[in-house]
Amino acid sequence: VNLVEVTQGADLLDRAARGDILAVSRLITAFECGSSAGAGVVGDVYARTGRAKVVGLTGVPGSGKSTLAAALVRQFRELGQTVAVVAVDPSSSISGGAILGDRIRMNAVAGDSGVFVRSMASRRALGGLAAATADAVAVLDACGWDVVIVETVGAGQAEVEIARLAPTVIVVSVPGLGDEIQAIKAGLLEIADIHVVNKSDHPGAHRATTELRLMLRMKPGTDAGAWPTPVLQTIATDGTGLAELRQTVEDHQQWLRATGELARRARTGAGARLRAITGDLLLRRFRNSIEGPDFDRLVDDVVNLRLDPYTAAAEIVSRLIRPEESVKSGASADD
Ligand SMILES: Nc1nc2c(ncn2[C@@H]2O[C@H](COP(=O)(O)OP(=O)(O)O)[C@@H](O)[C@H]2O)c(=O)[nH]1
Ligand SMILES: [Mg+2]
Repeated sequence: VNLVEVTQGADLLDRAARGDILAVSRLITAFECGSSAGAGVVGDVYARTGRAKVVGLTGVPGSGKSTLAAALVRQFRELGQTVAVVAVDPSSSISGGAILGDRIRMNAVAGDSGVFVRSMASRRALGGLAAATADAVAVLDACGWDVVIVETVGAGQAEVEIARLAPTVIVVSVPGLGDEIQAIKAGLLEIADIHVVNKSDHPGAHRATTELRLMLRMKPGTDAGAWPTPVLQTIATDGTGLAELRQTVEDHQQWLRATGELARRARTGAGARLRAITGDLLLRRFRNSIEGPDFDRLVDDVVNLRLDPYTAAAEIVSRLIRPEESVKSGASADD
C-alpha cells in the first residue's frame, strides 16, 4: 500500500464531501482503477452511505433513457436537490457518457454545481463494471448527493444486475417498435418498480401502456401491501409526465422505507456483493497455487479425455484445501 496515495485518498474524500466535483471524479476513478487512494478510504466511504435516493434507469437502446435522465435531473433540481447521473454502457467506451454529458449541458444546467455526470467505461473497471458502478454510487452517496440516477442499457443479464443495484428501478419502453412489450423480451418486467412508456407523442403509446398494465395485473403474488407497479407515459423531449415520474420515484422511496423493503433489498444487495468480492479475492489469492506443473498435467488429462473438466477442477480445489495430501494422478502421488 502506497502511503502517499492513501493520504491523497483521505484528502480527496474530504474535498469531494465538501462539493469539489473534480475530487468526486478522481475518487471514483481511484476506486475504478483499484488504486491505494481508493483502498485507503473505502471504509470511510461505505460508512457514510445510505442517504441518497438511488434510481436505476434501464430499457432498450434509443428508448430515451439519457433524455429522461436529463429531464429528471431538471425536476429534482427545481426542488433544490442535487443529482448525479452514472451512465453505464459496456458496449461503448466513453462516448455514450460524453453524449449524455453534452445533452445535460445543452439543457441549461451548465455551470450548475448541483449536477454531476459520470460515465462508466468497462475497459477501465478492474473488478468488473458492476463493482465499479456500485463503488461510484457509494462515493456519490457518501459525498452527500441527494439523488443518484444509474442509466444502463437493458440488453443483457449483466446490465440487469447493475440496474438491480438501485432500490428503485425505472424500466423504459417505447411504442411502435413492432413488439409492444419490450420489457418482457429484455427480461426487465420483473425488476421494474416503475414502468415508463416514453415517446408518448408517437402512435401506439396508449396500446403499449394498456398491454403493460394487463401484463402486470397477471403478475402473481400481488398482495394488499405490495407496491402497485405504475405505468406512466412520458415525452422526455418536452417534459410531459416528468413531474409525475419524479413524484412516483419519491413515493416508491417512501414506500421502501415505510415497509422495510429498503432494508431487505440492502441486505440482498450486500449478500450478492460479498459473494462476488469473496470469489474475486479467493481467485486472486490462489491463482499462483492453481497454475503450475500439476495444473498442466490436469490440462493434459482433460485434452486427452482421461478426465472431464469438472473432476479435474474438483481435484485442483481439494488440493488447495488440503495441500499436504497428495492426489491420485501425477508424479507427486505418494499413497
Ligand atoms: N419524439 C420523441 N423523441 C424522443 C423522446 N425521448 C427521447 N427522444 C429521442 O430519442 C433519441 C434517443 O434518445 P436517448 O435519450 O439517447 O436514448 P437512450 O439510448 O435510451 O439513452 C434521441 O434522438 C432523443 O431526442 C420522446 O419522448 N419523444
Ligand atoms: Mg443513453
